[in-house]
Amino acid sequence: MKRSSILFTITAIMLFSIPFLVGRSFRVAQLPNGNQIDCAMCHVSQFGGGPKNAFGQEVEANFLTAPGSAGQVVWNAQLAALDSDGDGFTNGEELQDPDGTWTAGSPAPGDPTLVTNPGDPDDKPNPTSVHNLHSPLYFELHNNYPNPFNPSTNISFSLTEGANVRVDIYNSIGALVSSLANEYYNPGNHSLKWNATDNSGRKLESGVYYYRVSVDGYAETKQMVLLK
Ligand SMILES: [Ca+2]
Ligand SMILES: [Ca+2]
Repeated sequence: MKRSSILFTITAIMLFSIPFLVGRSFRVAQLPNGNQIDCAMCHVSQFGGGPKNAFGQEVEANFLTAPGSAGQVVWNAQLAALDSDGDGFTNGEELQDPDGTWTAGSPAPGDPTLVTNPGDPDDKPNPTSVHNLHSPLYFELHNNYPNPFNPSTNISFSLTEGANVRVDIYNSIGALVSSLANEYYNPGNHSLKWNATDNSGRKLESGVYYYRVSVDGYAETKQMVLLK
């Protein structure tokens, strides 16, 4: 290839890329802590362009001010409360703005070092880091009893309003071992018994475990010890 045609090709590629680069930078600036993950937040490829991941698809389908590249991202409580990639953490939790109250141009919310990708189910917060980001008045998580425990313990919480509640157990390295509940609960006090087995019914070893209870977009985590 002649030198002039190589230069022409490079110039053409650069000119062709400008609208995409402008589009990307303005999109990530419309999401809380968007610069932490950049294009990989919405695209399968970390370099942007091409197919979108689950979060990118959700944004494109329901949270743009206009269809296509002209649309701006609408970050709000509704988008924050969804778990687009299905990893058990809401988009708001992953981006450190659980209530979806951050607005474009404001300082980055929460702790930017704890941001995880809302479009990647393999990238999720350590359950102990998503603690007390916000606290609705209608939910209280109690200490499990007994603790330390063997062979079982009770995890209880109180609701002043009906809500969808999810209860998950994690081991000391943050891996999900058991999903105890994911359903609607009426107002009142509720108690769930955990018999120290994983999702396959296998007995677990002694050690530190965490129970994480999420109510709508809010989650709280407490520690417990299985001592055999
Ligand atoms: Ca998620
Ligand atoms: Ca994720």
